[in-house]
Amino acid sequence: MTVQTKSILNAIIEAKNPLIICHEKPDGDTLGASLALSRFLANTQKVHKHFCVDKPANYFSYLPKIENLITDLALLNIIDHDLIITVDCGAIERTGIFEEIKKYNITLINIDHHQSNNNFGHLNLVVPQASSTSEILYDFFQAHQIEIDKYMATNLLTGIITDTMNFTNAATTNDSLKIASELLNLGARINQIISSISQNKNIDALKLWGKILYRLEHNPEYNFAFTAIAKKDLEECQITSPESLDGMANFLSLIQDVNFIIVMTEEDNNQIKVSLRTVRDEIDMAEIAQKMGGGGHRKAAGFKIDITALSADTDWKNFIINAIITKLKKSEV
Ligand SMILES: [Mn+2]
Repeated sequence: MTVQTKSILNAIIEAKNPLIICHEKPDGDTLGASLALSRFLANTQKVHKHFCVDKPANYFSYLPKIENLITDLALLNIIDHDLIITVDCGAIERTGIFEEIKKYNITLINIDHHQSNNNFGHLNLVVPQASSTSEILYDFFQAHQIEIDKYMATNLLTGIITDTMNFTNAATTNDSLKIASELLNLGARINQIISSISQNKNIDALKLWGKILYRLEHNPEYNFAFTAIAKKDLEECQITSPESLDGMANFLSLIQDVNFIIVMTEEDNNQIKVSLRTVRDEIDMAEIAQKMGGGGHRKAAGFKIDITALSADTDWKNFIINAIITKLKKSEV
């Protein structure tokens, strides 16, 4: 931990009413890390608020004190706060309320591990080599002799487990395993985490997964696999919660010998969400995503595409695949 973490701790201690913000479409890391930080503030009797622009998936309800998370912007009065702390946001826009934040000149602390983070805070704790923002906060608490109670431990371990995909992806390091072990010593409930995060699908959801898996195709020229999910697939499987699809793109990483995979998901208002995943070090998904107007990490990236202009008889799946292939062709010359 560098000297700057001391000034971050001081800013937090001196603030009268900090606001902690998660990223939109919250995952286990932004929730776990921010809940641990919120718990630290609560343990020091500090008035504060904790906000996320989107509601977390139901399977996160086991996270200690998640009931205190505010997800309604109307319940927030940003001007009341003298400090904002963004947690796991690779860019300030990921807060989902950048337009609101920029109206006021409130001191901003940026705690994150995304490679692409441009240090948008007044104070920045950005550690790209960390597996997760939860790991960064663990080190931060340790460095300043801040007690990690069992609730903070469960929250922090959730972030490490979800960002390492159960200790299987490239973010899994000596440090992340060591810290996970120390969090277990501190009372983290690993069985509850694993069952909530990894065993949360019902039979209807798996039937939907079956449909999507059956539809997998392979492009031999560029050696990628792809599949698509239409809104009517969810209706046919009587699925009302989109979280039934959570984990699909990561699950497909188990396909052997392809360069990358593409999962296209139809959302409301003619928007298609396109997720790109690879396990290969030499392939940069973020580069392809950026060419399509999106962004992300090297191994996991994505973009959105509006299909309103397509005629009804055009297959949007082929349209998107062709658009991606066109970009791949261009990058070859
Ligand atoms: Mn993260």
